[in-house]
Amino acid sequence: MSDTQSHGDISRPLDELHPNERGKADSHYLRGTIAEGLAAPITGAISEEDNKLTKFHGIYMQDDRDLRDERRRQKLEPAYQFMIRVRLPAGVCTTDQWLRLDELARTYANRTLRITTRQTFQFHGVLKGNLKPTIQGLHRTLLDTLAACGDDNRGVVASANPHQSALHSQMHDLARRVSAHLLPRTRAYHEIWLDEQQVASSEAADEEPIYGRTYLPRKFKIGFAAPPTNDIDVYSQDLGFIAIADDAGELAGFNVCVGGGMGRTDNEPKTYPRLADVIGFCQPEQVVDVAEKVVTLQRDYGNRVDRSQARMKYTIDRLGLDWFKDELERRLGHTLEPAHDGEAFTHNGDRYGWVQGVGGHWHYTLFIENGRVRDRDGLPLMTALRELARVHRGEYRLTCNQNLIIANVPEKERAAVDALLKAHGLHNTTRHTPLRLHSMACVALPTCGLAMAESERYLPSLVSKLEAVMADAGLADNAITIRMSGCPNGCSRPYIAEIGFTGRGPGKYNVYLGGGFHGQRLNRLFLNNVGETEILEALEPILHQYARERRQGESFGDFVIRAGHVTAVTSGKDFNA
Ligand code: SRM
Ligand code: SF4
Repeated sequence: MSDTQSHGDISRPLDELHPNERGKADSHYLRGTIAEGLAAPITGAISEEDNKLTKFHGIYMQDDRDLRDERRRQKLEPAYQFMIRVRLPAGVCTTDQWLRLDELARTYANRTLRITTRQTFQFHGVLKGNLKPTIQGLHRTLLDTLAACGDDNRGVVASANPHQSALHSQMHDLARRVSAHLLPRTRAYHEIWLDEQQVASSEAADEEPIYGRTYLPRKFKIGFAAPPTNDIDVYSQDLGFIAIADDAGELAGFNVCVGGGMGRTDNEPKTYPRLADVIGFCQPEQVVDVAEKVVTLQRDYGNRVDRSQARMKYTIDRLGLDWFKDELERRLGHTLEPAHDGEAFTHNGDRYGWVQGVGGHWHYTLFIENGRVRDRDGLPLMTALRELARVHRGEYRLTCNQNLIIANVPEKERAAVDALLKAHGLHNTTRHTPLRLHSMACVALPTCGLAMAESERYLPSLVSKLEAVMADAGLADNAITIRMSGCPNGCSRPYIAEIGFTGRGPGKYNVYLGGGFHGQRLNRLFLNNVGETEILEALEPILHQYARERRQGESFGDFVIRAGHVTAVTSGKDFNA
């Protein structure tokens, strides 16, 4: 392991740390007994210890929660199945890759693809015996799932940013480089899933120069944003890079921000969401080194005893931002320039419909409600995207708002793409209200083991009811960001939404108000543990008041604070006040 050993938890004996630390250390660099578990025919499950390790391979064991009670009554084991998350830096895939993903989803998964809030795909409902064929199918199209989950650097995201093609391609390139640089170096993935032979001295060969044998204390997330669009919610990242353009519109470098994160637990005031702080500026060629050094800092000083305190946001609040910056600069061997002035963020949503990029090519941003790609009666989305992928031999880009961009369409192909969109009823801007276009829900039931309430399957109907209220108030053409998570972990980043919901129990939610329209401010708890009737009764008069009393250009999140419905949250530590 490179760099100086610290006085942080990394240097403490394993028996003083959280049991997961020993699990990682003893796993022989993420191998554990995964291969043996896959071969065991009598259960659809793998062991709990291996389940922790497969996360580093992008794979989660789950069970179908809709079937839990019935299976229990029948004295059967839960309906075990797996979720597989693809590593897709900056959310870009070719349409050839899409066709392969589509085929794998229909062959081995539940015939859907799920676009995530970190611009990649998940397969759900994969049975144990189908894990290997799915990973091998992905490998054949040059995709992998390594480090898509686990205590490591996860998928690196970047603004999808269709209107700034030059900046996008530079950020895409950097996202790929950072992602590749921070990948675990173990060959475990190749051996287990791709049948690579284990070399005799693999322990030595598998040395992890960046992570060491206990990897990171917790998950780690990096994102690149290009103002004016904050479509990745850069302040929610552990490490964020905000692009600064020079006078000619070329990339000058990045303002660096650290310490974002959403996860929290109800009734645990020591847990809180936090927005990242800007600590300086770096040149594009310094990005990979900055990322590595921030990761090693968190590796050494992150809390390895209490996983609820292990994210880097808590490391920074415990040791201080000034200390963090000094230690980072010491490891870099140079100081960071002061943050540069740059273009301001104006929103954190997507720009729907056609936009022309710098090189003249066209991009169409398609609304995919809550990221679920599937065929439904009257809306054959999966079929449509397959047919489009056969016509458009270019790229699909995913957004962190769970949408899809048909990217880089040459002028002469645009009519054909348009015709296909129309034929399948997919022209979003005419089909959906701005409220729906700014809504987002996490997966939750039936696959997520942590869900306390519905999210993806419920938000569309709640939005319909809110749309009626909005129309009645004369707000039908207004955008308000609205995000729902089935539990307080915050996978849809609900704590930055203007209206946020987090699940408390079946049909019950906490309601948060006052997030910033461009992702710059956390929201505040407004209602605790309420059902739909109370939600609608409480929001209706506020939406009407907003329609009557808002100032020119005032967002709903700003209004609810000015009108005194909630007080502004000024920092993560203030969230639970
Ligand atoms: Fe998440 C755990 C789904 C983005 C914070 N998240 C989970 C698991 C794996 C549940 C589990 O641990 O058993 C969920 C799987 C559900 C399923 O059935 O698919 C899950 N998270 C998702 C996705 C698919 C939500 C979506 O609807 O798109 C997103 C996948 C992103 C990706 O492609 O990598 C997803 N999760 C996020 C985000 C948003 C982001 O990163 O921009 C967050 C908040 C940001 C952050 O990390 O702070 C997030 N997920 C969590 C947490 C809380 C972490 C914490 O610090 O407390 C958990 C639980 C945990 O880690 O203990 C979690
Ligand atoms: Fe599951 Fe909670 Fe994340 Fe939703 S927010 S996907 S319920 S962990």
